[in-house]
Amino acid sequence: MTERTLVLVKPDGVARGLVGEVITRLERKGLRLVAAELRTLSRETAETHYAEHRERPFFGSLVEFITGGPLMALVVEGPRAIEAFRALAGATDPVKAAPGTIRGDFALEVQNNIVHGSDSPESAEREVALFFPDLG
Ligand code: DAT
Ligand code: MG
Repeated sequence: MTERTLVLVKPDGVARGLVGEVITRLERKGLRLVAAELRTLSRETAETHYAEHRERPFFGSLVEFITGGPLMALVVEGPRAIEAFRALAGATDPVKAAPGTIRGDFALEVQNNIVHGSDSPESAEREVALFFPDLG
């Protein structure tokens, strides 16, 4: 079944010139780009996107980080796209992420872990609508 997921190349990934690398990896896997936009998030959008983490001690820092520069927002489509992209991204903590994954290959710190990918069909629907409200 075809699914859509929201992928972000976070500000650290954009600053390090890794947008092409991330897109290459997901296209090589067979996932298809549906939408793409470079943008800097407002605090409000960032807080909505990460609402599930509002009570966590790192929430303030996470919002500062994700609003701190342009990010690349992508909607990606394919069979089991949500799980497929999470597998390409690797574990949240880049030190634990397997080599060969995006986080495993390019990051060392949990906050600066290069990419976001929706974690469930419910999150994907909510996140795609938040970033691309006009997408049909
Ligand atoms: P994921 O991005 O793998 O879905 P998450 O939803 O648990 O991970 O957390 C969202 C982001 O918050 C994560 O990509 C990086 C940051 N984060 C998570 N745990 C953290 C921690 N213990 N300290 C600092 N930042 C953290
Ligand atoms: Mg998450």
